[in-house]
Amino acid sequence: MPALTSDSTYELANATTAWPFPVTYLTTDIYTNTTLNPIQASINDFLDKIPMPRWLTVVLFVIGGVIILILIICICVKCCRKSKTKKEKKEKINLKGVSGGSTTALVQPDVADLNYGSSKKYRGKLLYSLEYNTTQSELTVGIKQADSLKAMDLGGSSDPYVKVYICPEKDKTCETKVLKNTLTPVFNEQFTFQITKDSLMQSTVVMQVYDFNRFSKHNIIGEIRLQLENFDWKSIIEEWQDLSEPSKHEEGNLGEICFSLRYVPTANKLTVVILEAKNLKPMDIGGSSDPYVKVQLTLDKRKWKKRKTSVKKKTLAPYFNESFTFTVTFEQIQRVNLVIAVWDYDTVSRNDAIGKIYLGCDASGNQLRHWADMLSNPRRPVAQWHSLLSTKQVNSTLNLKRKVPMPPKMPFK
Ligand SMILES: [Ca+2]
Ligand SMILES: [Ca+2]
Repeated sequence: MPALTSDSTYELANATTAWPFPVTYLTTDIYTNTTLNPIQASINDFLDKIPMPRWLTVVLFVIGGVIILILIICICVKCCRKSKTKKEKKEKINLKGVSGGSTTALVQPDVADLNYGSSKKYRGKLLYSLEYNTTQSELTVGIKQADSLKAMDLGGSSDPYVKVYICPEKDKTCETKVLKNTLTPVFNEQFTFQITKDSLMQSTVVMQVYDFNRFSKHNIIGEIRLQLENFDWKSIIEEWQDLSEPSKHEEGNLGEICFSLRYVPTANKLTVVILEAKNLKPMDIGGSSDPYVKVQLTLDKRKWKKRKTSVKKKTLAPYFNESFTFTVTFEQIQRVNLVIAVWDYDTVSRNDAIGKIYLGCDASGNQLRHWADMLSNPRRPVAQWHSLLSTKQVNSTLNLKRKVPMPPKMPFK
């Protein structure tokens, strides 16, 4: 490149012939810039070395740049289209699932759908009656009949019975008889509860319809909860009401226990196997319990014999599988009650009772059924689940007297 300052006329003349752009551009760029940028200088140097007019080089560069730009735009557009079609395909599959057209929707229904279905499913209806006798402070609950009950068994039927109790006291739980294989049971049973008018106004009567199962846990079909303050007690109330979904966790729920009973009359042996418990009420600060089970026999309403299981630490669903055998003659078994109590073990303070249940000739409902099943199936173990009742309720019903006095030791025995 020639020196920039030596001969400006020559340079200008030269520039106008080789450079078709306005001269002013060149003058401002090249000639007024006394301290030339080294990069610009090297570019100029490079352009001068190309054996063709500068304008042609620039045009070629511009065309090349435009072609590269067009190529980049084309690639970008193609990529965008690809991802869009992928997204559309995905959306199509999802829509198919929602409409239930695809097999995945049929095989694996959504969890929310399951809940929706179960809560909306019709459970049946119950005809009940309520009557309050002010002078005797007595509430009579009549369980008349049920209709269109939900089938709970594989055969498309149920074995319904109804549990009745008053909340929040829950001092007494009553049960109707079990009617086998029917969805339209007629019970016509009445239960009475001692309750003052004041507590009546703050209480709720709960009627729960269950399906009885001989070898598994009884399933709840549905329930009715009535706030007793809402009634006019001047006359007898009798009405049909649809069963609703049972409330998930009721205050006062103490838990359930499963055990088997076996009586061998020829050997005078009663065997109780404490199998397991679940949903036990937490008794400790950490929200757990340390459960163990006391197995007690009473004879003629007196404490007689007792045993207990090991303690299972920090669990609300303990598995015991512990067996206890008592000698009970056939004559005695008619006068015996079996009391099963679940306790929480505490190292520092006194152990707390979680809940209790009793079976035997004085029992009723589910407990009496289990006891009767054992007696009618000698030598065969019969297992069943039971809901625990409050210790207060069981103690007041059992009303146990002192321990059975031990027979005087015979010198010849
Ligand atoms: Ca059943
Ligand atoms: Ca404890």
